[in-house]
Amino acid sequence: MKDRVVVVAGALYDKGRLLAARRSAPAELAGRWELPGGKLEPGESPEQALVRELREELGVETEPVARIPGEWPLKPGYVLQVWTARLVSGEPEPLEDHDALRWLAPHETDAVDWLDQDRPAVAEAARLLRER
Ligand code: DCM
Repeated sequence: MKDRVVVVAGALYDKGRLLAARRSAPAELAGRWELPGGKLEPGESPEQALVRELREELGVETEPVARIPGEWPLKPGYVLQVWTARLVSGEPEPLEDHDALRWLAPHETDAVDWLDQDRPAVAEAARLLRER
């Protein structure tokens, strides 16, 4: 489908831990945890959108590493794609869209209430983290 919207999210790693972000809006998603990210803007590559979104939402510079294979449906017309990314500089802060952040060690990746649509990618990201 050509006119679908791609949402990119980052499995952001640093020091062997994975970043989880708690959404503050909209009401039906608030309080649930996600891999931070957002929609592609016209003309952007997914990797460019990811770097921009993580800069806007968390105030950090990141580098996409690899796509997590797969694509997950969100609301109608929207799909989620996920990249692993490494923290290049800065310490994440919940600047936009989130009201809490947590760095999860490999054995803690099930400790937060992830959005259902993020769970397959989180599971794969956790597996990659344990392997490193
Ligand atoms: N979204 C999601 N999982 C993520 C990031 C976003 O399900 N890891 C969804 C929430 C919104 C849409 O994508 O419906 C757009 O996200 P945002 O509002 O953050 O731009």
